[in-house]
Amino acid sequence: MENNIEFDLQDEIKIAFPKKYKVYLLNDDYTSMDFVIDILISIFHKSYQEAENIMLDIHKRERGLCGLFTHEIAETKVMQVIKNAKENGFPLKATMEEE
Ligand code: TYC
Repeated sequence: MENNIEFDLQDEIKIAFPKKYKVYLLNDDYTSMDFVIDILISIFHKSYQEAENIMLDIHKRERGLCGLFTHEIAETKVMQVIKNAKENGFPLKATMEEE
């Protein structure tokens, strides 16, 4: 009986932290630099200066980290980037990968 209670308590202690996902923006030759900065500010909540630095980093290195999120939020950010870019006629793409 007592043992059973101990097992129950141990089970309760195991807390699984949700996995985190990195969201990247990818470079391309057609999306304007200003549009990428706008996306980084509006979707990833970066300051203007941070957004400009990340955008230039992507421009030079082909991709740049925009943030770390739970699966659902990362997926939403990727979709928001692609939808917003498409509506504005840009081919900008975002990807996510497990941390
Ligand atoms: N390479 C683009 C240009 O020269 C700018 C750009 C930066 C595009 C970052 C996409 O994720 C990107 N206009």
